[in-house]
Amino acid sequence: MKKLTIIGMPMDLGQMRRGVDMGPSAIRYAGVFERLSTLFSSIEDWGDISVGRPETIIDEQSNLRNLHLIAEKNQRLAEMVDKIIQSKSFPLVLGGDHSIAIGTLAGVSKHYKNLGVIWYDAHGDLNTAETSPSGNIHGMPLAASLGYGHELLTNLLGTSPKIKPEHVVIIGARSLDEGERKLIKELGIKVFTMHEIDRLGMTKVMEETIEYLKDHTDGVHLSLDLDGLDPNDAPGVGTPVPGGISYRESHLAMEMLAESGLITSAEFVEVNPILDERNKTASLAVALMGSLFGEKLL
Ligand code: 5AB
Ligand code: MN
Ligand code: MN
Ligand code: MN
Repeated sequence: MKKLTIIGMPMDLGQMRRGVDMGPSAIRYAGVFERLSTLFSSIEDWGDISVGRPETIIDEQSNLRNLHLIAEKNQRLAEMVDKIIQSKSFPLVLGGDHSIAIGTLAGVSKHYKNLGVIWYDAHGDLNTAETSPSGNIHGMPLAASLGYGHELLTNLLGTSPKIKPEHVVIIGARSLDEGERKLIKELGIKVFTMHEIDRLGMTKVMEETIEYLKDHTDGVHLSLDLDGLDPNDAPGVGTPVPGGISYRESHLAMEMLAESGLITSAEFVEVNPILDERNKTASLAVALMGSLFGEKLL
């Protein structure tokens, strides 16, 4: 597919640290449009979805903070992503906190019977209201897309689940809550923790990921949380965890995905310019997009 459509989702209601709503601006400032424009025959930027930032965040329920607003805004994102795919374009969503994956996956999964998902993240994002230690919905989008959690989050566009556990691969995990570990075991989700990345090397991890997904899926979504990378390379994130995937390993992963031709939609989330160092994390996101979309040095 040679057409790309960018859409921003300035959402910061899925967690407690304000500023991640400026992620789409920071990524645009880092030159996403220019960088990708040579890699596609046509590229459009549809701007941001209006999320609105209530001055005081209303905590409706301590274990599902901002549930109604998040569900409502994700509904809108799902509709826009659906539209982008209908227009035969590749959807690239700029976050925003990771709760936006609920909307992205709702929109994307409409178009695939067996959508694969690569979840590049330090975390599993497999919590529900019952297991979450924080009540933050950015820790729940993968669970919601698999059909676990509050109906307002699982049932966007009227169907649930959006994806099947055997079509999910988590890469970079190094911080999992007890309930998440339980769900991973119960559902048999494929996880490459940092241990496997250290032990096998990123080449093998990506070969296995691609092999695992390619014959069983009709499309693959990349959900890349910048905190999957090491905080030294990606300091501008709300929930950094030391010991992450390196800058080079991440480029290698993106390059291998580009070669595979497997990826049919993508989102880059959790960039928080307020916590960043001179837009380093947003610039990293843009560089990784370059690799993902097949940029070549020579
Ligand atoms: B992110 C934690 N598991 O549920 C929780 O950044 C952290 O989208 C979630 O991966 C991190 O609050 C969510 C402790
Ligand atoms: Mn994370
Ligand atoms: Mn299958
Ligand atoms: Mn995440």
